[in-house]
Amino acid sequence: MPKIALITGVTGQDGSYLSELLLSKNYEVHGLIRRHSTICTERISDILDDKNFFLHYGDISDSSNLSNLIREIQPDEIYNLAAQSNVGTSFEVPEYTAEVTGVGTLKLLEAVRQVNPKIKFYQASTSELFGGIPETAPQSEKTPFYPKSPYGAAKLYAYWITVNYRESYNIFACNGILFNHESPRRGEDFVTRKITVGIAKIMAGKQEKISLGNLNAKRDWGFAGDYVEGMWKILQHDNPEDFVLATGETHTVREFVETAFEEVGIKIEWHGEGVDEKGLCSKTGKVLVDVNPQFFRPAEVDLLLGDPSKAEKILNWKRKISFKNLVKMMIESDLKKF
Ligand code: NAP
Ligand code: G4F
Repeated sequence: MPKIALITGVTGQDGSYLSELLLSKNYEVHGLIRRHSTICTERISDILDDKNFFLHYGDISDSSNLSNLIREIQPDEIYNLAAQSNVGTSFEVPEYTAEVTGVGTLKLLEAVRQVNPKIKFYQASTSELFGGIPETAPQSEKTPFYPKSPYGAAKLYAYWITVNYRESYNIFACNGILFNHESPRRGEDFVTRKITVGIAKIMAGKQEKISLGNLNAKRDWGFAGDYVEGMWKILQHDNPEDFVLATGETHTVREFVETAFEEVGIKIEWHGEGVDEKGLCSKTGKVLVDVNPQFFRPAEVDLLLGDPSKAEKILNWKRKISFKNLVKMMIESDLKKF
């Protein structure tokens, strides 16, 4: 019998890659999808017609809908990827973020407990949990948490309620503590994609410059396709445990900008400081990047650098795509698109 998986957040970056991976492993894949007034299935358009792929309307905040779906689908595995996932936006909509990103996880776990506690459960936890203690880098499963945003605080609740349902009810519930992972399917409101889309539009003459916030933040950026493989491996392990998935490398936003412009043959020279800093084309002197305080956050996570050694050792998981190749892949895709 093929395994059956239910994915919340199926229309998102990770949901789309994970669906493709599970279909390639002969799973029957069911995705939870919200009703939109416009089409939101762009990322899963290639698999919509797959005979083993099914979509169900619902919402992570609707407990009766979640219970009914689990009863109907009887999945072997649930991957909870649904979230208000933008950290900056979580400062604008903190209560909504808590409801969806935090309490939504409880609703899904409670449905699992009531309908079938044998279902394996994956929770999309995050390096944002580590937040504000840069001196503890690199960050591993043992690093203390200190979230710095409403998103991080909501994910902290989701992390612990997952651990609690594992310990209280013996549910195979695991946290994947994933560091930033990107791809050509990354939302355009995240910094990497904002940069690669911006460059593609500048090259096409459709945009003058890219306006960014904190250029000094450091992130451990990997490729989403590698990370969904890790999610699957976490649920195939003999015991329910929590794992960090990361590259073990960190880069500033500034370095991402420089590397991405290099892909289109432009060298960036930085002039000025703070909000007056600008990135100029070294040949023409044209301003291609500037700083807009609108994109600063009320609180910032300065440094994320993950230690993936537990996952490498126990799950035999390792990222395959390097930072440079990730940037190249995203730029190439956006140059074609725009
Ligand atoms: P994403 O592209 O923003 O996708 C989020 C998904 O959640 C979308 O399918 C969205 O549906 C869905 N969603 C939002 N609110 C919902 C609700 N109320 N009910 C049902 N579905 C809802 O995020 P991602 O990058 O794929 O990340 C997947 C998960 O991993 C998220 O939980 C994120 O917080 C977490 N995570 C991501 C990273 C990363 O670097 N990407 C790192 C660590 C953890 P719509 O299409 O309808 O909006
Ligand atoms: O791309 P970002 O918005 O990602 P962030 O905040 O690190 O969160 C992402 O990764 C988390 C894992 O660590 C996930 F849990 C979360 O769901 C999401 O996927 O911002 C990265 C950095 C930040 O320091 C931000 O302040 O880039 C900085 N930044 C500078 N200018 C900007 C911008 N971020 C955005 N989104 N837009 C800017 O213009």
